[in-house]
Amino acid sequence: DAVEYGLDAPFDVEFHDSIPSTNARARDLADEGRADVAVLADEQTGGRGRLDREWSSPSGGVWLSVLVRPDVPPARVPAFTLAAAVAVARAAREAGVDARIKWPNDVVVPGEDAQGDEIERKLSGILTEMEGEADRVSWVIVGMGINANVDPDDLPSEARPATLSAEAGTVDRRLFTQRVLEEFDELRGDPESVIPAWREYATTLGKRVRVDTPGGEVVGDAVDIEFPGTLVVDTGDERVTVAAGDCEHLR
Ligand code: BT5
Repeated sequence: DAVEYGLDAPFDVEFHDSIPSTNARARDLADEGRADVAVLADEQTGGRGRLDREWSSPSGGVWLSVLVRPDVPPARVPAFTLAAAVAVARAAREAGVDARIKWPNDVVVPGEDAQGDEIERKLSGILTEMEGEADRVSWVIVGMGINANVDPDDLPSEARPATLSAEAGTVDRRLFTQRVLEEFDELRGDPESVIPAWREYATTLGKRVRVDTPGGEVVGDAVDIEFPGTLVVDTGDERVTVAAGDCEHLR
């Protein structure tokens, strides 16, 4: 059952001890005509990633969805994913974690695997959903899954997870969530300011990447990111812009 969380945040916040998915709950609130609501849960029993993947959501995390109704066309929506990534990365940095952003929707922490090779461990993933017409969205839901006070052993090891508590000690989830919501609110009011902030934290730029896009695979050097969130890849022959996809860092 939802209770008020009493956050001093620029959104109404409803809190659930356990819920299937905060994104699904936010979707119900969208259907009820609500706006500027955040849904927060301690545990999710049916958390989802992109492409219907599972998102492991044990108790102790910050499983958070924000419902907004911006006056923008669907093509601008990726900026909200980037804004969420920047907001999470900033809050994690304030908590003492070396958070970076991997295009398009991961917040990662550098680490090493058993062989001592550099790897990126996933601290947070973002699932953005929307509905609307070609010229204007009706709503956008930005779901942020943040491994806060979670034991990495309770998360799928093949995902190479990172958690705030393992990196920097137990966090005050109320304050952490408040900081995420404040940062997100500020960035959504000034969407173009997302790009420089994103570049500052980016781990993807300068890397060789393979991106699986709806239109096929793109391999090359990630050279830049442009508003509203397009990755620019230099394939050697040409510069390709990629709006969305799964991105693998090759080196
Ligand atoms: C994402 O998908 O990264 C988006 C995750 C969004 C979760 C939030 S939680 C609040 C809201 N409510 C929801 O139901 N969802 C949102 P994707 O890029 O597809 O990554 C999914 C992959 O990450 C999985 O296939 C696993 O490999 C890995 N994974 C699953 N759980 C993880 C976790 N807790 N930490 C790190 N990696 C995880």
